Amino acid sequence: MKLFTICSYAAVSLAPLINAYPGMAANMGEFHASAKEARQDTKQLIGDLKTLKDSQLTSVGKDIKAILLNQQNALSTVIDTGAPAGTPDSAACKADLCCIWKWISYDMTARFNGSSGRCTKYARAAVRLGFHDSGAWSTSSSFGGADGSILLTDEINRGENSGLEFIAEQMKAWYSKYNKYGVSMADLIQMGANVATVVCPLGPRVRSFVGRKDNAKAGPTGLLPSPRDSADSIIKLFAAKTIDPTDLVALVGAHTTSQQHFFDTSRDGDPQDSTPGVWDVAFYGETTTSTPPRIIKFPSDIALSQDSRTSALWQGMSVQGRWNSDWSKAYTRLSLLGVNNINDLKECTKVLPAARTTFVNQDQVLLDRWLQGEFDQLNNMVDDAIMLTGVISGRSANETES
Ligand code: HEM
Ligand SMILES: *[C@@H]1O[C@H](CO)[C@@H](O)[C@H](O)[C@H]1NC(C)=O
Ligand SMILES: CC(=O)N[C@H]1CO[C@H](CO)[C@@H](O)[C@@H]1O
Repeated sequence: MKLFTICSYAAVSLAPLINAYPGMAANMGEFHASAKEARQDTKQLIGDLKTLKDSQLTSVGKDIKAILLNQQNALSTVIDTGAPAGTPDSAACKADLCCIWKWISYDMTARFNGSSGRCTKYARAAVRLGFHDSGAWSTSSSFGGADGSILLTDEINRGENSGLEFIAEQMKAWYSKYNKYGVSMADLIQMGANVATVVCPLGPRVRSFVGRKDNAKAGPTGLLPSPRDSADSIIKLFAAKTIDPTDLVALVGAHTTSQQHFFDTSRDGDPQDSTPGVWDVAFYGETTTSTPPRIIKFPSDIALSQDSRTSALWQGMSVQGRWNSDWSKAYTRLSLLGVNNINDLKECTKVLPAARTTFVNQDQVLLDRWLQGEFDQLNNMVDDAIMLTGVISGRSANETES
C-alpha cells in the first residue's frame, strides 16, 4: 500500500512571543506604531457598567470594566482539570454553577477539535456565530446583541448568516440538552466561541462569563458587515458598536481560521490564509502579500489592511502574543454587546480546555499542494487528517512503499 510520508514540518511556537510581548526590543517598532494608534481610540463602557459606580461593582464587574478600559487583558490560565462535581442531574453538580459548563465544554471540545490537530469547521462557525449574535446591536439599539436571538428567532435565515446552518443545528441540540439546567442560548453561543477559539491551535484562552439573558425578539437588521464594504463603512459600523479600530483589526483576524463557502460559491472551501483551522497570524501578512492561488481574500480585509486608520494596527497584529492579547479584550467586549447585567455575571473560565501554544503541521506538504489548486476533494476534509492514502495514491513523488 502507498502511504504518504511526512517530510516537512512547519512548527510554530507561541511561548517565546508571549514572553516578548509587549516591550521587547524586537517588537518595539511595531508596538510603538500601534500604541500611538491605540491612544487615539476611545474605550467606551457598555451596558450597566456605564452607570454603576465603582463602589457598586462586583469583582466580575470590576474585572470586566478594567478589560473594557484596556487596563488589563482577558487571557487566563485558570483551569479545572478535574472531573465535574457530578453528573448533570446530580445535586453536587446543581450546587456548583460551573459544573454544567464543564460538561458543555467537553461536548464542544469534542466537536471542535479535528484529527489533523486543526480546529474543525464547527469551531470556526462557532466563532462567527458568536459575532453574528452579538453584532446585531449598536449604541442606538434598545434591544439585540448577545441575547441568543440569532437561534431563538428566524434571524439565522438572514443572508449574512449563510454558512452558519450546521452550527445553528448543533447549538440548538446543545440548548435542548442543557437549557433544563438553566443555561441560556446567549451564554451557550458565547461560551461556544471561547471554547472554539482555544481549541484552535495557538488560540487564546479568553475569560468566559455566564449569566446573559435570552431574548425571543429578532435583533435589529443592517448591522452586520458585507465583505464588499469599504474600510470606511466597516470602521463606522463597528464604531457604532463601541468597537474601535484596534478591536476591529484584532477581531477580523478570526479569518485566519476560515474556509469560505458563500462569498464565492464556485470556490467552496477555499481558505483565507494558508493555514485554515490554525489560530496563527499568517492571515495578517498574507492579506497584504501574494499567496497561493487557492487562497481567497475578502475585499473588506484588503481594504482594512490598507486604510490609514487601520494599516499600522494590521501590521502590529501580526505578532502572535500581541494578537491573542488584543483578541481577548476585543472579544470580551463583542461578547457583551447589548448585555445590561454585566455586573451580575459569573465567571466559568476554568472549564475551558488548556491552550495549545505550539502546533506541528504534519501534512504541510499535502496542504501546500492543495493550496496550489490540487486535490479539490480535500476542501471539506482539511479539519481532519489530510494524510489520506487513497486520495493521493499514485500521484505524488513524496510517497513511499510500506
Ligand atoms: C469586518 C467585517 C467582516 C466581514 C465583511 C466578514 C465577512 C465574512 C465572510 C464573507 C465570511 C465567509 C462566509 C462564507 O462564505 O462561508 C466570513 C467567515 C468568517 N468570519 Fe467574518 N467577517 C467580518 C468580521 C468578522 C469578525 C469580527 C469575526 C469574529 C469575531 C469573524 C469571524 C469569522 C469566522 C471565524 C469565519 C470562518 C467561518 C468558517 O470557516 O466557516 N468575522 N466572514
Ligand atoms: C485536540 O486534539 C489534539 C490531537 O489532534 C490533541 O493534542 C489536543 O490535546 C486536543 N485538544 C483538546 C482540547 O482536547
Ligand atoms: C511533487 C512534490 O510535491 N514534490 C515535493 C516532494 O518533497 C520535496 C521535499 O519535501 C519537495 O521539495 C518536492 O517539491
